[in-house]
Amino acid sequence: MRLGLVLGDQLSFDLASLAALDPAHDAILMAEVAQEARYVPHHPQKIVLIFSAMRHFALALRARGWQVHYVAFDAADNSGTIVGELQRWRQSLGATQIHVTECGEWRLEQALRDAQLPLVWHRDTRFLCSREAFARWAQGRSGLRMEHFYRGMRKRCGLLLEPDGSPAGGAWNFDGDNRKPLPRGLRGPFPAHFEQDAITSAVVALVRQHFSDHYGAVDGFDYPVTHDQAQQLWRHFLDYGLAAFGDYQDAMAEGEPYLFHARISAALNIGLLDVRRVCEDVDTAWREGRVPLNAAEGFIRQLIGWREYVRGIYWLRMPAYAELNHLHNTRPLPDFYWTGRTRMRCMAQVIEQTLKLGYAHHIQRLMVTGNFALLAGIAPTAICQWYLSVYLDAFDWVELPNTLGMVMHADGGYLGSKPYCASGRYIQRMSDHCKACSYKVEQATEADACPFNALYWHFLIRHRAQLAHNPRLALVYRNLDGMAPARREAVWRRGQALLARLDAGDCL
Ligand code: FAD
Ligand code: DLZ
Ligand code: SF4
Repeated sequence: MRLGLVLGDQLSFDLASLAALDPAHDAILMAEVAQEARYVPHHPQKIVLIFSAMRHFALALRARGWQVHYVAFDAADNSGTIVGELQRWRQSLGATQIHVTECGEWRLEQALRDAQLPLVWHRDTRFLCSREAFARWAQGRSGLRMEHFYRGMRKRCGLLLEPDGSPAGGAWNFDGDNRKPLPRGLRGPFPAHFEQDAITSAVVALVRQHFSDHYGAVDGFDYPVTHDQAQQLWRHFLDYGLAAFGDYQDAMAEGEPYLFHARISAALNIGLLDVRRVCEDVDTAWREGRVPLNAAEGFIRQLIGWREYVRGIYWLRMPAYAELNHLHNTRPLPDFYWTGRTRMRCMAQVIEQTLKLGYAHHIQRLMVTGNFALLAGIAPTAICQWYLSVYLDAFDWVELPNTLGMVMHADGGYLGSKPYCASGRYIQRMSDHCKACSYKVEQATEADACPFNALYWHFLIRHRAQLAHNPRLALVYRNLDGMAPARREAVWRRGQALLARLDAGDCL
């Protein structure tokens, strides 16, 4: 007989390794193992999500006639690793072949390839662009710009196109219409809610028992764990959120973790939703006049553009990519990333929300916690480990390029053409945090001045040699050079003082 491996982020009925096997003769192995649950200190709710969704998927496979060997986390003979479980089950079942689908993470794929196992590999066809197709697209190009990749994907997938193949509305990109600050008092739709069933409750108890040393709340888990629930979450967004997605994509508001974001990333990444169907639903919603084009285009760009593009970069450049540190940053991650205990209101709000829900939307990740890490010169490996740990949707293939490349500019601009550095003014424009902050966003050098301001100029001054030639930063360097020398000296000193306080363990 043959054995098929289904990992915790491969919970799709049309997974390639399942398609290659026969339920009448072959068997499936699924295993909850310590190595996967502990290689970073995952948020407890992320472990609840993976284990509960795995258990539900195993039952659904059995209902479809599959023989599933399921190893629970606390099973007495659990070896603690995926490779160990494959070796054990291969022997006891006498399996001649083990069918596996490409892993999401280089780390695990390498461990499998290094093991003495009769593996038969399958492409992960759940992505629209294979690793090989991305490598072909990248070959011979001097710069790998997302926008170029995205246009090719729109044509290939036939999404938001006019009958003659030109882009709907006459443009590939409607960013000019998007990214508005949130009007005062506007709230996002009520969030979809998911009751915990007996399976999830049992997993919550298990996680509480074994992972109390991980940061983040286990209580309040409220996320889909089955395909049906994921579909409900998706329909909820289509009905109530998508129409305003483009307009308020970059807005942040106190007490509004989701605003007009879909909250589907974790469900997509573990296989409970299918990216093709999601994009087709958005295309249909636009064609039927239910959502404006700027919303539909903005949303589809995130999926067939950014999501596929970062995966392509990951597999093109790993394992060396994980080691890059273009700006030579070495500062350890401040403790307040794990506790939210800081007077910086924006940081405290995003971190507290993250610890409570395992979720923050893109601008919170990029322009608040990410921006601070960039300005403060945090070591890329430390901040990457944080992002990989704290979000329910975090897997190395998507977290690493976003953090190391987009946020930290540690790849020297391979992924993003300029660092997304910003002062407190950006956060003030896009959120309501500053009004409630004990720091003053309009000040840079005084004792209570917003730390983002001095750190922003300090970052630009200390990295002048690496950044000043970048045409997209020409204007900010002109502003810096136009600053009165005494003021430049004062922001530098304030920046030095803030960094010294971080080094002394002060939570700012
Ligand atoms: P929406 O805003 O509603 O967007 C819809 C979908 O588009 C998302 O579900 C996601 O699948 C996709 N998407 C949007 N932006 C990106 C992007 N930059 N890269 C890849 N896919 C994107 N996303 C992850 O799925 N896992 C991660 O580990 C992850 N780490 C990140 C780390 C940093 C530092 C940053 C800046 C971004 C990261 N992202 C990650 C991308 C993005 O922040 C999340 O996908 C998004 O916030 C998920 O929430 P949502 O489903 O409500 O997204
Ligand atoms: C994230 C995760 C966790 C917490 N636990 C498991 C597990 O016990 N068993 C499993 O098969 N997968 C788990 N996962 C997801 C894997 O870490 C993920 O499949 C790989 O990192 C992607 O290559
Ligand atoms: Fe954040 Fe500065 Fe605004 Fe405070 S003043 S919320 S630290 S941007």
